[in-house]
Amino acid sequence: MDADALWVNARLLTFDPAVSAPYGLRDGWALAVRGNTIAAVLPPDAPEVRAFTGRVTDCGGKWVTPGFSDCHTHLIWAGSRANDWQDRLTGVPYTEIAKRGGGILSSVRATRAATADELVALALPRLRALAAEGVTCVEIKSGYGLTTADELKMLRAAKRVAGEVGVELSATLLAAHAVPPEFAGRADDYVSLICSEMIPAAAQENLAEAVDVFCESIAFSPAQCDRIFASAKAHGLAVKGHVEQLTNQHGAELVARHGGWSVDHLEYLDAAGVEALANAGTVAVLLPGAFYFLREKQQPPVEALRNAGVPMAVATDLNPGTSPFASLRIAMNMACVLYGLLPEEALEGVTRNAAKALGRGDRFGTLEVGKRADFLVWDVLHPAEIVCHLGVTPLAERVVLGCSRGL
Ligand code: DI6
Ligand code: FE
Repeated sequence: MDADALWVNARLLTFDPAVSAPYGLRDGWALAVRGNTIAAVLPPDAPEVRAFTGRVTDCGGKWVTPGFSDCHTHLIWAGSRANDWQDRLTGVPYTEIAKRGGGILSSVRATRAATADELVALALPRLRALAAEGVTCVEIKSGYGLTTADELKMLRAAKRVAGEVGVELSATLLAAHAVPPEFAGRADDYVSLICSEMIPAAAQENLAEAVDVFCESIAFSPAQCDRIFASAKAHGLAVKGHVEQLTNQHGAELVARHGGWSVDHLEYLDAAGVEALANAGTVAVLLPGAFYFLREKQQPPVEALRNAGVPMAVATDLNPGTSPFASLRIAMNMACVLYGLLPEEALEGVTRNAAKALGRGDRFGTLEVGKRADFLVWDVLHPAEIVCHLGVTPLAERVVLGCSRGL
């Protein structure tokens, strides 16, 4: 067998759709790695395992998952929004704070004032925290710059942070996050700037692979998002959307019509939206952190998504305002406790389905031959413990690109 290293005696949670057991379990199997790629997934008695003379790691019956993908973060920002949080605790709604120029726009002021070096220094501990829990692939959005220069500054910072931590990056231009103050009352003109200048610049410099929008009553209308998506696609970028978070604007149908990678939040998604996602193969990304921090009551239609066979992912939405926490395990836990996902669905939601939400289903998210050799060895008695037991991270080993990394 042509491989450099072998992990044996593992309980592989492959999430391979071809394996019918829960979690795609291959109990007691071995994982062979060549370079940075999974070369073979072998039963314990395979002759290749016995004959192997390279480096062997005995997992001692521990559980192995694919590396996690956090498919929705805004982890580049400066400043603090603790005051917003405090106001919300006394009953001021998020939408009211936004209208007063707080909320996203207060992070915009601080982020514009920060240098790229400052943004990198602030973001490094956030990404390191995610990586320490097993994140090997992260999506990072712009959206607190809202000028061409500041949006590109954020995307360059994202690239540096991901490179420094050694995590695969999927960078997203979210210029349509809020209407900046200098365009107040002229949202359509700002959308024109996004389409004619920001998207072309991000594409030209290869700083983003997707374009996101905040399709909401307090942000951008479906018609404005439609223009942005058309421009994104004309520049070869994928599309996705923050949709149906606070109201139902039928943003999911719009993203589905554009063949988008994912729709995110979805608390107010209706039956027509679910059907559109099922037909388009778009991933439904659940963000229970924002639901929790905003003390929302409206739950996303998990049962309908499940019944329709829409792939569901789970992400942190790590941001300074509505989801200020850097833990994908807590996000999974919230998805189970608050939304009723099963632990297997939560784990599938940060592996196979999260990779699909980032257009990386062919390279990430399962333990299958040809996938990138990013995997996690867990010292737990049951896979659900990865989702259930918080505070101590029971990771025994973290392998990225075929190499064991520190914990
Ligand atoms: N929805 C969210 O949850 C984040 N952005 C968005 O469009 C919130 C970002 C923030 O409040 O800073
Ligand atoms: Fe978000």
